[in-house]
Amino acid sequence: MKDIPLEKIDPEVFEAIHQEVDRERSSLVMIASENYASRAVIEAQANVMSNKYAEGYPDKRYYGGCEYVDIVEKLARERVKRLFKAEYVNVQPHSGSQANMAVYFSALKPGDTILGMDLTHGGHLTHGSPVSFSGTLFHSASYGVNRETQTIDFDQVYNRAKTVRPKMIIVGASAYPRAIDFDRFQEIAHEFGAFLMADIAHIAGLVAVDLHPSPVGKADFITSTTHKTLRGPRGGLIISTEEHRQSLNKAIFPGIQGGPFMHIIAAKAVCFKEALMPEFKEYQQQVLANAKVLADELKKFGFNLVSGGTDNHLILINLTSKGLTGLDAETALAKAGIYANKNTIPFEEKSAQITSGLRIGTPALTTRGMKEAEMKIIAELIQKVLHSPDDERGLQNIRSTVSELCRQFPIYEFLNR
Ligand code: DSN
Repeated sequence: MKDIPLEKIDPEVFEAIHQEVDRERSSLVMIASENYASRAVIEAQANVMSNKYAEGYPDKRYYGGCEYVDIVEKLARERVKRLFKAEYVNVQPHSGSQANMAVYFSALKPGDTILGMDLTHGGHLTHGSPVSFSGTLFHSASYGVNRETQTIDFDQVYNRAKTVRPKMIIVGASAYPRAIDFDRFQEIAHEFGAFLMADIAHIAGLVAVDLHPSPVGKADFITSTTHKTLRGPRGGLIISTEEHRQSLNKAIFPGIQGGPFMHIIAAKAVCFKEALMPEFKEYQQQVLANAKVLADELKKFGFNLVSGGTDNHLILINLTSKGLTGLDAETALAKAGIYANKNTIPFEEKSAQITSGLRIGTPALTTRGMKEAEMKIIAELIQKVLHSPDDERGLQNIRSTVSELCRQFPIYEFLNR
């Protein structure tokens, strides 16, 4: 086997990768679940540990030659324990969905009842949506937000729990801009003898540095992804207590996964090390400050924000009063080099492909060094795009402004061709 560079052996793939690098550099990434992983994380992902089979757990594998992959898995676990003050950690889930699946399989039987947040109110597919395994294998019920405040309706959570008697209550969201009261969820779960699972995929980075209340010690199971506010490689993790060690370990392997992605676990270890550094807290503080300024500026332009604002890294805009759909907005913004996603809003009347909402977030912009001043400029650019979404020439002009702004905040210079 000769060492032929990617560029030579597969110019099409090489080219597409570099086009993606250029896209990420030259546009405003405002999809709330996306981020720019650090150089160290990117480097750690691209390594030969991807060749290694390592079913099992450190020091108890089903294959030989695991001494070096054991080092990275142990480091990753220890660092998560420090970061979240956790007792038990599993860093093997390939994704957030698989982390959730493993928790369900460890604690529930098919047909058991789960109670999660409605997808259109901000919940996640794997929290019981009928189109996901979680809604087909389990009997699922949902709670949502209050129509007036658009914040979680705890009377509804309580009453639904009382009616359906869930074996597990799931808290956590993909499009909920407010802080989550894990204490209240714990009380309700406790009263009805249900397990509590907190999916902190979106807010993990904030939780890690105490800028959002932590569910550790309150929820029986905590799941997360590692690539959103946590800014690591793509993947998932589970946090719990020693009591659930065996059942969770078995649920991941051999329950739902085979060989762990050891190269990704190496990169997760790097991500957790970075998250333990003081700069990570400063980063998360800026993520929040940026989201607040962005929300305030958008409100000045007459945008209607779900729940009236944000406590975290994301903002959900209800576009109904602007006469636009989420799809219209997403499409026009992308032409201007601004990436955000159409999103359902509470009490949504449109399909998930069209939607009445737009979700935007600040994690990626903040990673490239943008601060309050840039948020003000960006709010104005968003306003301009959404005021005239069909003005192709106007969109091209805004595209140029976006490119110039991005040039002032370079990212991934080490990936120059
Ligand atoms: N797709 C993720 C998000 O955008 O929030 C959730 O899985």
